[in-house]
Amino acid sequence: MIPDGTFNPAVKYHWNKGTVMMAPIVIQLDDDNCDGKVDERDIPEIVFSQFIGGQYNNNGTLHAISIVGGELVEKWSAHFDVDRINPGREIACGDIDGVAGNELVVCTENNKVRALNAKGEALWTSAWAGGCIQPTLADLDGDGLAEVVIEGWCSMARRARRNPRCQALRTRRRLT
Ligand SMILES: [Ca+2]
Ligand SMILES: [Ca+2]
Ligand SMILES: [Ca+2]
Ligand SMILES: [Ca+2]
Repeated sequence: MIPDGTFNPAVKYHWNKGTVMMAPIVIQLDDDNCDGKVDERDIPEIVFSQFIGGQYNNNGTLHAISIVGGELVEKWSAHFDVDRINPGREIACGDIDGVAGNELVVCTENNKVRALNAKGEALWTSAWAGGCIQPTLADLDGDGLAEVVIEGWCSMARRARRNPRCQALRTRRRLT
């Protein structure tokens, strides 16, 4: 059947406690039905970064919310004083430690990568500080554990054009 081209979404729920610019993700973070597993039978969380005062590149706060019984429920929020979250960047979620359950990966305002557990608690922060825009998780080498893949800022920052490493990256992109 050919769609008629109309689209009339209706707002069912609205989190109105702050400003968000990135794309929220929907993911399972906890065992709502108490069956010992975190899977599609639980209630998904919506996770996003909030910014304040128009400063969408620094001092972000990560929020996890759910819709439970027709009500919007705040599950947790996470804010860090060091290696603060860049609220304008995208986030990723999946199992990155091989232990059942999902972890979250965010970008920091100083271009590092930060991982959090499903409760919003800090796990690790990368030593790498060369860029982070949209983290992706994938098992690149087939060993059953996901790698965290980061796109650096080489392709975006003008000043990076003078950086030999970035020039090498661009060269490889042209070749492939
Ligand atoms: Ca469950
Ligand atoms: Ca849940
Ligand atoms: Ca895990
Ligand atoms: Ca792997």
